[in-house]
Amino acid sequence: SLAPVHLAVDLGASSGRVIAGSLQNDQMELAEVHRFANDPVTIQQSMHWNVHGLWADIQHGLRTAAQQFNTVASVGVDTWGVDYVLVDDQDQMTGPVRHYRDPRTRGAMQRAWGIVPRQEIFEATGLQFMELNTLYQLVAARLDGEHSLEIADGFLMMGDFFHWLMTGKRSIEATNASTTQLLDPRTRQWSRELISRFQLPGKIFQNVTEPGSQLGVIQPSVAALTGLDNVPVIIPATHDTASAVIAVPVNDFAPEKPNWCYISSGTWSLMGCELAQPRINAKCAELNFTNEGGIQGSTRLLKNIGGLWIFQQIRKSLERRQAAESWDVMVERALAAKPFELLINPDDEAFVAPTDMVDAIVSYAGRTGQKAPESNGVLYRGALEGLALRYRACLEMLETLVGNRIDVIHIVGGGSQNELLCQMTADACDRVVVAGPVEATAAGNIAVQMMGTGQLGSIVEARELIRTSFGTKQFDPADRSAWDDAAEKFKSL
Ligand code: LFR
Repeated sequence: SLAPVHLAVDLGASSGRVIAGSLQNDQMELAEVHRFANDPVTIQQSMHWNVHGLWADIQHGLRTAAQQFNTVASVGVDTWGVDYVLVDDQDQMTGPVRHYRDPRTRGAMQRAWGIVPRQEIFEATGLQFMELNTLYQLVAARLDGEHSLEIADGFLMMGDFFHWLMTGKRSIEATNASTTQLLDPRTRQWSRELISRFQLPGKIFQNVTEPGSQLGVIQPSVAALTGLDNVPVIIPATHDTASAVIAVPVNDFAPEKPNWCYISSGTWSLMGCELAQPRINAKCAELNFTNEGGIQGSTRLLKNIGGLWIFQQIRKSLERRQAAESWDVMVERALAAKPFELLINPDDEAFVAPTDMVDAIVSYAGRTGQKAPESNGVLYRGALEGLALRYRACLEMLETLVGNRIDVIHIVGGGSQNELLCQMTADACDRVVVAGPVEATAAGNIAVQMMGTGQLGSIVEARELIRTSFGTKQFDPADRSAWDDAAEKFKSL
């Protein structure tokens, strides 16, 4: 077709894609151009991202798109949060790129609080405390004297890094910078005070840019390899979760009294509300919610929940035992298994980066006074029910934080395809669940590119386009009583 396409490079923690998006008869149409694995690489005792492999795959995807489509109007990258690349003054990377599950951050929060008290960090940033946050990675690097930090001249988040490879230009985009725990959410610029109190090199943190503008064009060396000569790079909301939230199919934006919340469902489940202002108060700190940056100055008040990670990792560990089953079979067996045989809190530390997930669950069952799972079905079901129970607890906290009832839960992203989980969520939370779009992150990325080129006017307009372009499915709550008992037991885990 002749309509210009926008290319979204969407990198998740387990796979990446290049997706082409265009307007066809007033609908947003998405086509997957290239999909590739994103597997961590262990070097000595550390976990790294294979950024060279990712870049090769991205270029492969761009080249395929250039061959497939007549006009490529723009390109933009979104990725997972918190991880970063350091570059020197000769435009070289200063070292390998760590994975947020790398063990060097174990205990780093406590070390950091010894320098700046927890409460002061929260007041400055409004962010939830997670060991994987950039701040604790940098504190570990600083205290351990990592050379790559000492010789750094520039700090880039993952999306910024790939934009830099494409254009040769350095930038720091606001939504992903907001996941570092070094950004002041009121000004959406770095907290220079925190940076200096942690004795981090201030010069590497350049001013933060809001999404929606053009960074530059594909530089000649990359154009020669991809065929994308002079194509603009438009900075989307480079944090994947921020892009996904843009694609929630509602008809308002950052409402005063939110009556909907979202769950961006993938490796993680990010559950929260979109607000006009950050909520930095004692309650938010106590419940460990985060005020991450959304599009156009909005706030994503949300909580990280351990997501489908456990479900995915059960499969990995069964694969090692040559006993893996397909995703569909896993869901079927979960459906057939007896409810609440095994309660799993997806946010238990034991599940962050175990060598073997099934072993971790078996020992967790023992530790929490539960029977060892007797079948794969029990394992699968436990992983899904645990999520639904966490959603229920999280919804309650969200309602306290925003001060009103939330009527509808929007599940977007890959996990919205799991109908069993959607129905469990509706039942456990006693709320209507609207599932879809599946490709929320890519759709949100492309919507911002379309705003950048003037094809779309506003977020409300973008959401209307997304709502009419992609199907959603509604799940009504039923059968709450069984979940009430389980929720009580869950609390005591
Ligand atoms: C989801 C996500 C989350 C972030 C986690 C780690 O893909 O971006 O929002 O907390 O990954 O970066």
